[in-house]
Amino acid sequence: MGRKGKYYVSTPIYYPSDRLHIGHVYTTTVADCLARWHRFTGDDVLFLTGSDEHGQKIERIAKSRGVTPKEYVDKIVDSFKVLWKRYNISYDDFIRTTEDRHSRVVQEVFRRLYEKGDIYKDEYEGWYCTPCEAFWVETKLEDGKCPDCGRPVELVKEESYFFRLSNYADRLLRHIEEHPEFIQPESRRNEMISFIKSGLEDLCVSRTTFDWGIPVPVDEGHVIYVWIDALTNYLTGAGFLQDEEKFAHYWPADLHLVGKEIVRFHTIIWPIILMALDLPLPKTVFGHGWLLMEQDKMSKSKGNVVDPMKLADEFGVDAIRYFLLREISFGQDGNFSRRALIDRINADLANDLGNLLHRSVAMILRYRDGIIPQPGALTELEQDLQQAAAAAVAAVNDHMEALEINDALSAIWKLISRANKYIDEAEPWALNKAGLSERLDTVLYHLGETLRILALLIKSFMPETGEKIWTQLGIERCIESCRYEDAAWGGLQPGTKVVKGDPIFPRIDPEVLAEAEEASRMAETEQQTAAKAGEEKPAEKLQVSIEDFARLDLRVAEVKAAEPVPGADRLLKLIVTIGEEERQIVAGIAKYYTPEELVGKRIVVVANLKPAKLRGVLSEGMLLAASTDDSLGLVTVERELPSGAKVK
Ligand code: ME8
Repeated sequence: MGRKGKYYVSTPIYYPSDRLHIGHVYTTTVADCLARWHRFTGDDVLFLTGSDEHGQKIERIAKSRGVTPKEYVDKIVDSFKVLWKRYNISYDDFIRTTEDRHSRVVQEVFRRLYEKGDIYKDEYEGWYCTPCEAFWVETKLEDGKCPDCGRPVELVKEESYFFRLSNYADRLLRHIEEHPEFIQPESRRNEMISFIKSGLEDLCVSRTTFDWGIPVPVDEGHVIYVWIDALTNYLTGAGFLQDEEKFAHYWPADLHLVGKEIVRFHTIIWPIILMALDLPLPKTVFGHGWLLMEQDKMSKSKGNVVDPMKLADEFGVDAIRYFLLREISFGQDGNFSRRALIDRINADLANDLGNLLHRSVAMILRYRDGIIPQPGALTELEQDLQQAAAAAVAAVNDHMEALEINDALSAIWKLISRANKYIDEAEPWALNKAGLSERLDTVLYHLGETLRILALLIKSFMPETGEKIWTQLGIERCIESCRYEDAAWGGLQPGTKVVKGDPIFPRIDPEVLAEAEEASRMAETEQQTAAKAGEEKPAEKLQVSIEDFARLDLRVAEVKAAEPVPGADRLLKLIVTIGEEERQIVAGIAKYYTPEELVGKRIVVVANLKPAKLRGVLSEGMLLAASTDDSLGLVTVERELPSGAKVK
């Protein structure tokens, strides 16, 4: 167990060639969850992420936009930081490869390898894949294309520096064989072993055909190959050649977390650089699977990327964090789908966790004026619940040590189910009715205490949710100051006053969501059109031109009739007139308006929305309304204007 030791975890440093998508959020959320968990267990954590800013690809994009590479990356890197803030990513350091502290380290690493004779100068001819920044010999190409991404490669011929990977192949193989934890999961370890056994070519580690990189210290006309530059970030971030005490404390890294496509760089090139520098190797490189969209890899060019900022607006950050950590089997590919996300939110978060909290706090408020009572004698039920809590704490710890993130969450949810079942078995309402006061005290205490332990276990996965549970329990001590030991049974003080709160995860009605989706699809089309037209998307909110806005046909409409939609308790079916034309519109407003109230109202509708079916009922437009979490009001016009009047 790494308890009270140190823990150094890293994500890949991402290319600021474009905005990040949900795939990048996946890796970073897993790393964040591990970092938070290790801090909780008392480890001294260094969690490093950052941006990989050099290379031909960035240079080309910047040029096509008419800005310098630095101007281009500065803007995108800002958007990375905004995204990480939004997702509560608790990194300790963010490294940019354009920083001085980094280029000094990269140049020194290059110089040492050169002086040792591991890097030499020669003539190079080979195939280069710019999107992957990878070199290939002809025999490794597939149909003449990059074997990693399938895109075209370019023939490059230049004088270059080479790194003798082959010198270290045997040592590396021995290390991999003697350290089964070094490459995980096992399938990737086997792939790498066969790759090394098939023979390692010396690696070209400099380029002369572009400038956007760190100069080779012994030959300024060359820039250092971007992967040497990028991998070295893990040394810079740990203080190498800057703060030797820090470096001695944190190095070697405990975990480099990466996507499966860059395992090769991290388990062949990177350890060989370290061997050549006489530095210890990282303990583990874990290559996780890909997040797919309908079984296909996400990519900007395919237009199937999922924007994490929009998702967070729509569902909340913790719901997305939970989905990523729970749904995707860590190590394997997983599918991202809105339907699966909504199912998880409704079943696991709103139903299991949300209800447990809501019911427990409501009963403590109702039966004991919100004061956590002193527990009395225990029955088998309580003993069983206490055991389940202790088992959950131990299981989460074991799973996190073994990098079994989904299993850790399953263990937490097992305790949630146990506690929900405990309510049904202990029947607090019946105890209250029968006047069994001491027994009721015991049950209410046990619910409060189980929730306290759950908050501590959950906070590494869903930091905001941990806080919210804590706040509703009314515990004064800051949750962030709590450690693993505090998850032992009995920490909740009788006399603590719980606080009524909103449901932490409101249920999502898939039907109402369908309406929102239609609107967001439309917005996306607008956004793509704007992007195609070469316009820049600003960091946080899309700005639209007046022409974009004019594409919406907003009209005053008069409600002629309204009725519920059978079997959909949030939906109403309205018949409206827009001028002479009659339309049917289905809207998720049944919670806020009765059909009678609506008839005769003049509202505003999007008249040119593509028709859609909601619960099988045709909807030929969308009405406008302002809403908060618990209230909604229709948009109306201030003066008596005729139906059909244009809103602009
Ligand atoms: O490769 N599913 O940067 P990058 C899961 N700069 N993870 C995904 C993903 C998906 N669909 N798409 C991206 C680079 N990722 C180099 C790294 S490190 C010294 C240099 C995640 O911006 C995953 O972690 O292309 C993957 O390895 C990484 O983003 C690639 O990010």
